Amino acid sequence: MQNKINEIKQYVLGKIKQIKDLKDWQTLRVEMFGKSGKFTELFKLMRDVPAEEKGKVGQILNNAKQEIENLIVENERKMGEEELNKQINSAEKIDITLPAEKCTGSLHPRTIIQREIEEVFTSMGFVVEDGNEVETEYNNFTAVNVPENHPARDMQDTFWLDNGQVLKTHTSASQNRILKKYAPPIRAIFPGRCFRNEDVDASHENTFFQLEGVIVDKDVSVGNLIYFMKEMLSKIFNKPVEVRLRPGFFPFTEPSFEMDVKCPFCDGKGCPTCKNGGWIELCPCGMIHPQVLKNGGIDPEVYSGCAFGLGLDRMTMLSTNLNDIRELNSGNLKLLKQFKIK
Ligand code: FA5
Repeated sequence: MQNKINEIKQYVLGKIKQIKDLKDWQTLRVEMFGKSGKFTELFKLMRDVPAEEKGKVGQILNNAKQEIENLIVENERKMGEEELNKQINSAEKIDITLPAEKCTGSLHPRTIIQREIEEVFTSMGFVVEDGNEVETEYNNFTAVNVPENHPARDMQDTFWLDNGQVLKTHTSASQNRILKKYAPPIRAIFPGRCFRNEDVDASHENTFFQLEGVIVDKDVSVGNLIYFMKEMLSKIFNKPVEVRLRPGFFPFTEPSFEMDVKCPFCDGKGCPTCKNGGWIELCPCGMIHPQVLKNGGIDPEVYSGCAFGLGLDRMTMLSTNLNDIRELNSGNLKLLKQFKIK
């Protein structure tokens, strides 16, 4: 037995000298310890060893097996590591964080504006949430206090599905889910595609985008609303802006406002963009109605909140100087390609 073991050891040492890569180590391991490997065969011979010698011979065999196995496994591991490092450091290396070498497309201008706004709000501690495009009647209307007989619930204004659900008519449809998802303090924005059964013209589409925001905490006031909107608009227009509030009406806010921004293009002097009025109507907003907070599981005696619903297409038109909303959905590449990925 000892002779056979020595033979195998010599064989292994000879083989090791010829080893070039990881595969050779793997082959040698199988050649030794595989199903019909040299060592496996040796162990089979144990059955012919006399009983009184079995212990001693078995020990010799096991020691030899251990020695050779360690040698192979350890070298196999080392070479595996070396090969991996070589791959990582070689030209084969793929850094998935690098930008693609050649960008053939460009982002849609509305996506660029949306991302810019998201960046500003996230820097102020807001989370960005996704909303559904198909919504329940409850979320779209009931949860946000839109009464049974409100015209928005009518077939003429809303795309109803056969199953009684609706194509979301406003991003406020996500309010209830978000109020329920987070406990106050809440700062969330949720951009999304909305649908209304409207006649299309230069400023109205049947499919358009809004970006809604909610802030819920103790002692939230209209001041918070004004602060966050001014911050966002100043960053988007790259200069300090002035805003003003006019009274408005929405069933889900009380009081409700229309927020205007002093025309950032003419500083309020009057120009074609603000139709010479000096101010641009930008964003409906208000303090969240106590019933809407209640529907979202929030105690209006303890918490208050404000919300705004920015027209994202309108913001895009403003910052790109487009004057027809239909251009945004037109797929007109000549126009859209002018907006480069930032
Ligand atoms: C709403 O949809 C409210 N849910 C906004 C809101 C949220 C108010 C939170 C208070 C608190 P409104 O219907 O005015 O409000 O739409 C908001 C904005 O969406 C408009 O100012 C406009 O910019 C845009 N918008 C509305 N309808 C269209 C349309 N058909 N095409 C393009 N943009 C539209």
